[in-house]
Amino acid sequence: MIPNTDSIAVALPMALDPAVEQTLSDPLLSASLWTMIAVMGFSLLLFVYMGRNVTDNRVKLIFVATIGIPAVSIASYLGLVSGLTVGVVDIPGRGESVTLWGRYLTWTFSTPLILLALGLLAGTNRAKLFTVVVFDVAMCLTGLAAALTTRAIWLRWTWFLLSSAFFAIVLYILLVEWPRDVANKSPDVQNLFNRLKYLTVVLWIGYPIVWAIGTEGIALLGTGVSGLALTSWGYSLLDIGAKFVFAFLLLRFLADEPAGVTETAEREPSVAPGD
Ligand code: RET
Repeated sequence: MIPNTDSIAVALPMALDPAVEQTLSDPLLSASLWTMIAVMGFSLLLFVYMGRNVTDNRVKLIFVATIGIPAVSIASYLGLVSGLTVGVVDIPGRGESVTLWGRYLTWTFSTPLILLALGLLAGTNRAKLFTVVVFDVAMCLTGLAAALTTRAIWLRWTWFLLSSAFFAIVLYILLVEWPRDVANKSPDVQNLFNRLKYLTVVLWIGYPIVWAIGTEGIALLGTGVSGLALTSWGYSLLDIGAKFVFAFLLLRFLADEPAGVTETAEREPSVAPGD
């Protein structure tokens, strides 16, 4: 039997949907992505330079987690400009709409790094770190599901609510649990933790707001390419604060290896000599 070559010809070249191509060619939208590749590329080099003299293992761990943030981000934005992680969804009542779904996917990898860095600074324990990362990843994946759901609008918002519930757990750990853990650290560490905590909480709340008023939600920012460009700029500007400013403040402090951070927080049961 001769295979049906028609279907093979359709499947193999994986051409971009014309709507995706048109969206990515828009100067305002494409600037919202390329600017971030430049900002994150610069951050990556700067952060590696800032960490060149770090010797303490605990500080190194926070450095590596933080340097991972722009590294993941570059890949995320490259996926978007390549059209690899951009698609078309048919939203009931609104018709076809382009979605930059790669953002929600890659947050799954970048946001745990932000939380890891902050949790390690606070000197929290493994159980809380694990909890925050699990619910953060759940938040990102259900946010991705919200953006890709086409069966009904109410189902998109149901995913949104589920994701918001997971987000509430992350906020609880940030605002209630970690401040308790950081209380026995030096005043300098506490000050920095507080600044980073507020920066994170305020900016992170901006993401679901952009989702809700942007092209994934009620499209208050406009429909079509202009709405997408504004939505994309919304996320990109939040990213500059939540990733670059966050990481810069943290690493500037850590580069001198302050004593308050180097000591280990996880109290392992000590084994007396001779046991
Ligand atoms: C979504 C939509 C569904 C509801 C909620 C969301 C929250 C997203 C957040 C994203 C943070 C991203 C960051 C990225 C940096 O790399 C998924 C938008 C609650 C909080 C900080």
